[in-house]
Amino acid sequence: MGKNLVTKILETHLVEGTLQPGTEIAIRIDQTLTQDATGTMAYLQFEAMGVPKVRTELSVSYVDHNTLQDGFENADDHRYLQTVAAKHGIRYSKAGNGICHQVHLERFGRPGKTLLGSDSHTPTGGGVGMLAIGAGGLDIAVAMGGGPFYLTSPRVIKVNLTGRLQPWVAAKDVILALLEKLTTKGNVGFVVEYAGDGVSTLTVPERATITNMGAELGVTTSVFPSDEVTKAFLKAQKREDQWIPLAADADAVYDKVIDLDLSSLVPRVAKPHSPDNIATVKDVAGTKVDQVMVGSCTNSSYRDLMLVASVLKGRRIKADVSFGVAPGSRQVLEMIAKNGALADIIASGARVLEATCGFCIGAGQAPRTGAVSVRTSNRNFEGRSGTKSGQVYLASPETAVAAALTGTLTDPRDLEIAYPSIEMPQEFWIDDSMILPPADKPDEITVFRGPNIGDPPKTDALPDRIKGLVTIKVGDKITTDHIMPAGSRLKYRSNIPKYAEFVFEGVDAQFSKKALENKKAGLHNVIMAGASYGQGSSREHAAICPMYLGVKAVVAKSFERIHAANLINFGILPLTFAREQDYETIAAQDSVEIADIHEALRAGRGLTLKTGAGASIALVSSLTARQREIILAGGMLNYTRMKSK
Ligand code: MIC
Ligand code: SF4
Repeated sequence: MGKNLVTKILETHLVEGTLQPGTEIAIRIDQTLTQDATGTMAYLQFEAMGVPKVRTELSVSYVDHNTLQDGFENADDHRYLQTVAAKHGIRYSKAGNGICHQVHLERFGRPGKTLLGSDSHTPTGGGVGMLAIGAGGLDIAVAMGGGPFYLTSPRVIKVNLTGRLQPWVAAKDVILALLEKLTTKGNVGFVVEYAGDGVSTLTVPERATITNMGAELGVTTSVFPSDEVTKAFLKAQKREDQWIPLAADADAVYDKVIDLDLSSLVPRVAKPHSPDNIATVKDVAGTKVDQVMVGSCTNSSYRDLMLVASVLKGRRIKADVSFGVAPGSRQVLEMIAKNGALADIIASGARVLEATCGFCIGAGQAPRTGAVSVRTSNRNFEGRSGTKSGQVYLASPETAVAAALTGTLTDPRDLEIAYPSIEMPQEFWIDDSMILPPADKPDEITVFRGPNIGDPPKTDALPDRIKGLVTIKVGDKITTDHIMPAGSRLKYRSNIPKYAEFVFEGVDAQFSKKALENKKAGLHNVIMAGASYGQGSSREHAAICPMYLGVKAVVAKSFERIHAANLINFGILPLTFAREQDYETIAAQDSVEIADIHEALRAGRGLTLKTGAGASIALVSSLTARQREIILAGGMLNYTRMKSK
């Protein structure tokens, strides 16, 4: 029986368990990446482990999310990250060098390797055939210390690509078509593997757009084979020696197969406020557009910006559109600057932004009240842009530039402009001078800790009885952006008590205050949620801050992978309803009690939630034995300390 590509990479990295879908396995991690917004906590936790030097083949710390420096906080964080990297054998990519996923793909991604990143879009690396997975910062800290990464052995979906994309139809339309089919929920525990004749028609940046936004499906990761196209890309990055061929066996087996004919695809958008709210551009054509933003880790490659520049050359954008362009990396920026494409972008009336996440995470460029904003990024959750009433449409660079030119959502095929053919460069411009190597003499480095850097908060062991209130009841598809807003609040990422003031800010602005009052009164806080709780980012603050506020359990219809792992790592018990309809019987502010937790968890039994009104609701805990021990210890750090005694 032939093997698929996912199995091949997993087999060479397996350190615990067997590849039985649904069971827990542990894999060796070759490379790690962090970004600044999740990085400070990850490195504080790494320091707490007392490991002098990272034990991975490569670890890189990127600064790309919060570079505004509106106050000392960001700058303090950056200095901490730089010094802690220098001391512990980690490379440090300075602010301005680019978005972690784009830079990592360009300079470090290697076929067949495993990459664990404290960012949910780490699967971008799947574009060069690596098994690249997003996780919480604590899991990255463990991997940097040489520990394995635990995950559920995945089921594999083969997406069989045939044909080739037609002019003005882009890689983004491939992933939007898949989101239409698979939606953002119900895909936990799967990996998407691309195969078929259509693969060779896609460049590496196009593949990376697709694997990047696979994160929105909620799958563990997505991966492309490593072929001649991959080789040419690595050669152009002067890394040809790192290429290996990788593909599934011809008779490989899969858990599910989806056929996708690239030739039949048309331009699509994701309408507000979910990446799976898909329509064809034709369906929404004519919608007036106020803002267009090109960039983010999904669509900011050399190929994407050259496409945009070529369309704009000699043309001006519609006068009442605000148009921003953020290159994904300094490599991209320098190349378009050198070949004149940047001048075409500027001349069209664009605002050129730093090579960072920026608008994508609501750090600047918040649209006006009620505005329609067309963005090439990957998430359009309500409020993420920084404007709650903002209407964000996700689209390809092709569709975005068409909107900038016409001022309305326009199928780019209707532009009556010849589709520019963008050649991949034979050689990329390479200058890694903004990636600082670790120090030769680590002992001489003093780690900088400004007043913005707090200690990682301590957790208590899980109580045997949770007794308190349903502090908030929320619906389906609650994202980590709902739980723990980023944007202008990002600068508090290293200051948990302060950041915790904003938990559920856009859903119930009183949540934080109420939760703290309950905690002071000796009551536990319980969150009640619908399906697919914790979609989106890997930010562990969506667990740490609720933990700080005294949240002890989240009861939901279902959870997303990374968030569930983060809850466990920080000692919050994730529980599901045995009967989903019971969700309806509980209201916010109900008093609740879950007793005999320790024994039930140890015996692998279900639990019972009793409400003040006398109802008994059956709950399920689907923790592995290892997760049970972690949660009983009150989280991963306590567990690690207990184990090392
Ligand atoms: C995101 O796109 O939501 C982020 C910001 O990159 C997050 C990480 C974070 O919250 O710091 C992610 O995707 O994991
Ligand atoms: Fe940055 Fe946006 Fe990518 Fe997250 S999705 S890493 S915020 S560019």
